[in-house]
Amino acid sequence: MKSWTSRPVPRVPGTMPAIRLFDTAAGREVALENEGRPSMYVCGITPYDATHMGHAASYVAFDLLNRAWRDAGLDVAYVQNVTDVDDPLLERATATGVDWRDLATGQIELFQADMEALNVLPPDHYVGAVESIALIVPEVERLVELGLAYTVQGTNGEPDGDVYYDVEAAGKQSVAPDAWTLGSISGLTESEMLELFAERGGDPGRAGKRQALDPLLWRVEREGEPSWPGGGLGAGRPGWHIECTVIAQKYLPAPFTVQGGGSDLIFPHHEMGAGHAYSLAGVPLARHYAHAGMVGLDGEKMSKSKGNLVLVSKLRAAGEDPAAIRLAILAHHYRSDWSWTDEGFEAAKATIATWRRALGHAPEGSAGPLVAEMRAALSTDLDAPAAVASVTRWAEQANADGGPASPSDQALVKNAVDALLGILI
Ligand code: 5CA
Ligand code: ZN
Repeated sequence: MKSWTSRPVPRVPGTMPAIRLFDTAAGREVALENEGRPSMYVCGITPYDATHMGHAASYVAFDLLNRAWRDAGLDVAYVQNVTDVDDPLLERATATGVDWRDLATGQIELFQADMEALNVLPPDHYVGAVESIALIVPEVERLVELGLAYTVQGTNGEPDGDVYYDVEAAGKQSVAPDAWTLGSISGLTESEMLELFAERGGDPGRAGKRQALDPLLWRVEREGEPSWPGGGLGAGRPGWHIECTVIAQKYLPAPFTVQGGGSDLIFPHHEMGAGHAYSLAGVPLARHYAHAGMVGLDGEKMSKSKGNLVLVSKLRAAGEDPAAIRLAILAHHYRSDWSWTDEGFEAAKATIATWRRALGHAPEGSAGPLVAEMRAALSTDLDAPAAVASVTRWAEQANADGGPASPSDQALVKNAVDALLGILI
């Protein structure tokens, strides 16, 4: 699938210090390895109601990492998927009387236009689930051959043949220190897992499963649902976790550096995806798992199912500056849970105006120390609020001095704010 485009990233003299990132699986901040080509997989949207501020915040978060690596002179390999067939998408299409393909296509276009406006750098590969089905089928077949997946007989009118991953068998396949077992990524207890599994698309009560937490790998054809050839599995469509695993394994090294997404993906999605990958490749899927906090509105998680959405496209259509939307997001640390508010957005607009005015008064010699402060903040678990505070302090001082601008400092601040924070001033 075609990706979006973005403005070229200005080069800023000097370099980013070694990057530290909070790793969910390790439960602490870690130093990222010194790799020639770091690699990242960020879970993409399910395109039925794009792009709300929660989505936007998760992509802006990992865009900070992408930009930090690039600032360190590294060439980043970046992949993102789009879950262009899944239950919620099909349900929305049916409920609104739209063809599911048209719904997905329209929402993907909207998402890409939003990403471009927010200056989120595009992935090298933007990959749909549908276009990956032919790759996924043999991997599910292999899991069955390995004895790590099994088919379930249909009851209550369900057809025979849905394929499930056997989490218990998979957890016993190896005793290597880096082997996956259930809980390796999320660190959750079984009862916590059971609760989240039911909330997030799992089917703990499905009759015939070996374990309540076994996730679906292949759903055989149902009347009225789209399906694709499944070789020995029979016609059907893939489960959600195997989709991301296979796409990541196809386009990125094993293991790749960071898998990212919102914190609602820690379990079961990233947990199960890591399991699938270890079962298939015998090495971990990713070295690190990083998660962005949840964005809410009026104290509730913003979600398509609740309908309490602030859409990037609506704000854009109302003529709002995408740079101000991005700054309103960056005012919060990516790992914190926060709520979108009109006051926060107004404050971001005022801050951008302060920054823009200050460019006209950039003091001689002031840009170098500011860039160093921004880099120090961003290299410490992508601390954008600290970087933003540094720019604001600099701007308030420059405006207070009110002197003529030094052209080189002006250019350096403008370029650094663009390259490191993705904000055009
Ligand atoms: N297609 C899957 C991932 S493979 C999916 O979760 N799609 S999504 O459209 O529901 O979400 C896309 C990304 O936005 C995910 O990383 C998800 O964690 C993140 N996200 C969704 N809602 C919020 C929210 N309220 N706050 C922060 N991030 C969110
Ligand atoms: Zn995913």
